[in-house]
Amino acid sequence: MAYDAPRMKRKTYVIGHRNPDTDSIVSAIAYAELKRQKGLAECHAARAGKLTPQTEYILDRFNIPAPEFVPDLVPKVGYFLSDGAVTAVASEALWDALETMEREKVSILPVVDAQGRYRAVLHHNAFASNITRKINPHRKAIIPVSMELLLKTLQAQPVVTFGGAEVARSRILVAGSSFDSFRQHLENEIPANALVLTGDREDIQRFSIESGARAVIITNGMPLAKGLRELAESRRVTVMISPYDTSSTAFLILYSTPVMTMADEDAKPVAAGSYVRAVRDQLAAAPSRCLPVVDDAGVVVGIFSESDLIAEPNIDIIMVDHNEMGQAVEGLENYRILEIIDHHRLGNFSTRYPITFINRVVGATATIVAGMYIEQKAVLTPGVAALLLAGILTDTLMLRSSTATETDREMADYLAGLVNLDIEAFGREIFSNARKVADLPADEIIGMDSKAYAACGQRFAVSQVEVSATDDLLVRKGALLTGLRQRRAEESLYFAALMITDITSLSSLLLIDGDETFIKKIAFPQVDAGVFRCRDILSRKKQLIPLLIELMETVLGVADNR
Ligand SMILES: [Mn+2]
Repeated sequence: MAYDAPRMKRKTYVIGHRNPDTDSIVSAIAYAELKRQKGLAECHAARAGKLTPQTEYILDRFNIPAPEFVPDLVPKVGYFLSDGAVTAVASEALWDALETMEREKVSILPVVDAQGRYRAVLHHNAFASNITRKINPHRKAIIPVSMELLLKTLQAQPVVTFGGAEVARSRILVAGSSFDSFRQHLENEIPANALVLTGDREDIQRFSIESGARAVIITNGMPLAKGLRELAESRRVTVMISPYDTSSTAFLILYSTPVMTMADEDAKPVAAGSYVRAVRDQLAAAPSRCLPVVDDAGVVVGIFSESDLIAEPNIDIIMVDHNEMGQAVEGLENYRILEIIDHHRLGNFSTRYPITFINRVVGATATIVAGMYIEQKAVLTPGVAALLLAGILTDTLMLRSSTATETDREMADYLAGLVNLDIEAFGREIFSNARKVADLPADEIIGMDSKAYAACGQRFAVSQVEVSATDDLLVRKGALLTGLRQRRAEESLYFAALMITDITSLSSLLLIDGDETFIKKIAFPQVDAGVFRCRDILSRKKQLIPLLIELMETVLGVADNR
């Protein structure tokens, strides 16, 4: 009878860095697809932030859905549920629910409606307090039951039945006395509420039926007297034969009540999306230190217990296009990292288990992923091939950046051939679309592809945008510098910079707000206050960042702590 709750499946997220760029997004999509082809069924691409207009354009162009948005990976209740929940349906008998608890060795049993949605929870405390409150024999015990539940729990033989699943509050009357005493007893009750327990006594059977009792339950498997069946039918009185003796039958009637009678309706469930740290207090106060967990629709998906707090979460991580925790989605350190596929400098990083770590000096993570498709003889669909090509072209500024290697060029040629795209034309199409960037608010331009770094005991941030002409952005330098100043103040950075890379002229502008001594040392030609022209500089990681760190070392005189 237990509702079969959906299970929280163990899954693997393939995820790129915060402020994801195109390479980061397409690498996650393509690598998740490769892992699924190789048998890791629950492997999903995820993204740690908003898509840039460029990435959005590319995904739309090839009609490929964006990866699941995972704004943070701070532990949530749902990540720790290993098994689906054993539940009881609200209309089932208390007896069946208690049997389920015994069989499944659970200390709490969520009670759900027919759709699996949470209604209450059955636990031993609730049972104990409700049994004295609701069916205290010292007072007149009234038990809500239906004929269906009675028949099932008593394993009784139906002779005549009325009422079916309708639950009504009833009294148990045991006909253990003389006929006259019993008659008096029944006359003091409302017969329509009475469940009469009797043996093979024709006088009691007949009188109960004539009085219109709710049901006559004959115990010890004894028969209904001849001729009374027709009478019961005409008076609409249920008659059933219980195989048990009178005391066992009376006992089982109590347990025929719907499980809701004894459940705790005040206990509140928690949402699978709740942060673990936010439910700790509720968990400590919960019966048996267990909480029913529901999804967005209120459907019970599991039980969260104190032991789950020390268990491994049911999510694993594959990092692509980054390897530094400072650039990773918040909370990532709480999970097991299975693999890292990257092309950046190494941050200081350690794991508890051996992992697959692939870091190659190429222009894009997409180049590495495309190579893995070929090595592993996986199926490269046209959509995925086009995305990977876009990843290579955007990360290498159409193969013009100094980070572009022969491997990137070969891979771009191979992919372009697969999908019949012209590299030059496709590259221009992508970048001319990125011109829209100039219309965005300054903080969005700065935040779109922003990376944080640490060196010489200081933290700094460098954002990058690629455009096909810098004029549109240069007229907004005031707003952009204000945005950088705010960001620097909010995050106590040594400096905050924006690199505007012109893919037509193959040079960049550097807008920077930072420590004055440091700014004065910048050797690039100055265009304006806080604006420098960096000829032939296209790559943030390979050209600009090493230069900036070197400059920091001369100004701060502190050993590099990369
Ligand atoms: Mn990249």
